[in-house]
Amino acid sequence: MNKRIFEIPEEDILCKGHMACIGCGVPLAMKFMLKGLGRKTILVVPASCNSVIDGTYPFSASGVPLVHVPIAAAAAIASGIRAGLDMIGDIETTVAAWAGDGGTYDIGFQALSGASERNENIIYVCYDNEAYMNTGIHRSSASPFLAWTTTTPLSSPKNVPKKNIDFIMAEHKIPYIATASIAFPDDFIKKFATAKNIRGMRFIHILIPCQAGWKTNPSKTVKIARLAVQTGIFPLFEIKSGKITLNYNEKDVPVEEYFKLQGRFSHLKKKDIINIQRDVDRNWKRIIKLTKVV
Ligand SMILES: Cc1ncc(C[n+]2csc(CCOP(=O)(O)OP(=O)(O)O)c2C)c(N)n1
Ligand SMILES: [Mg+2]
Repeated sequence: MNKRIFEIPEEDILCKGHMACIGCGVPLAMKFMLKGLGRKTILVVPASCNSVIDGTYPFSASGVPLVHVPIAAAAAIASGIRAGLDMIGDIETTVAAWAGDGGTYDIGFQALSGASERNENIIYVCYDNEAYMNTGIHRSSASPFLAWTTTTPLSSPKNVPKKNIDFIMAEHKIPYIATASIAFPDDFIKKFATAKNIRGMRFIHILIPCQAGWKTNPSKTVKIARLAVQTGIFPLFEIKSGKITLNYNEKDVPVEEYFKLQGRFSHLKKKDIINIQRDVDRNWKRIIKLTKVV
């Protein structure tokens, strides 16, 4: 785990009174992100839960300018805002897209891939709650293998694995990629503070438990986020200029501990859990191997 080498700002830029569900991990992530990025930030938010969480016009809980945009266009609109700021000589303001998994893995992917290939000078954040939550818990390509969603009911749970967005992004050869967890605030805030000072395309992926969609106890949101890291299901790493570093080196908890707190996995059989554990172990070994590549 990264040692704390900077002071975390006391000030909370995210305001109280946002409209998230009780136990939602999104405001916590937004709060940590804004501590890392500071007030000179413009947020670009495609249709998602966060469009609601921010509040209804003329109110906004984010504490920084926030632009609501169509779901397919976050990376393109963030690129345009960056170009506009550059034209007026504002190189200080950070432009950050803040999109859900549906808006990133699926509907917004062509804009994201295009902006990455052009190495646009923006930060793109995917807050991943593993389904289209805002419109009714529909499966996305970020939903895990065998997860229940309203479009993958128990009679036919999701039958393909979650798309590996981090390594797809790595193939775009952008300067900075990181995963972050609300259960590891120091590491989380440090990654945003690091990203802020890098030029070019930066991609940060946050796993966010959703009590409504994951069928969990709202008081367990942070615990479940921590278990995702401790089981190796959601490893914490950074890829800087192609070099990968693990930020949390232990993987000492069986995946079952993560699954048993979530109703969306309550139908899993012993053999399913054994198979998933095998996949997680394989993926972990792959990442360890990549950390040794110079
Ligand atoms: C082109 C388009 N298709 C569908 C929608 C409807 N829609 C609005 S929010 C949303 C869910 C987005 O899911 P995700 O990006 O995962 O964010 P979450 O709601 O989970 O926070 C959808 C499908 C839309 N606004 N535009
Ligand atoms: Mg989602």
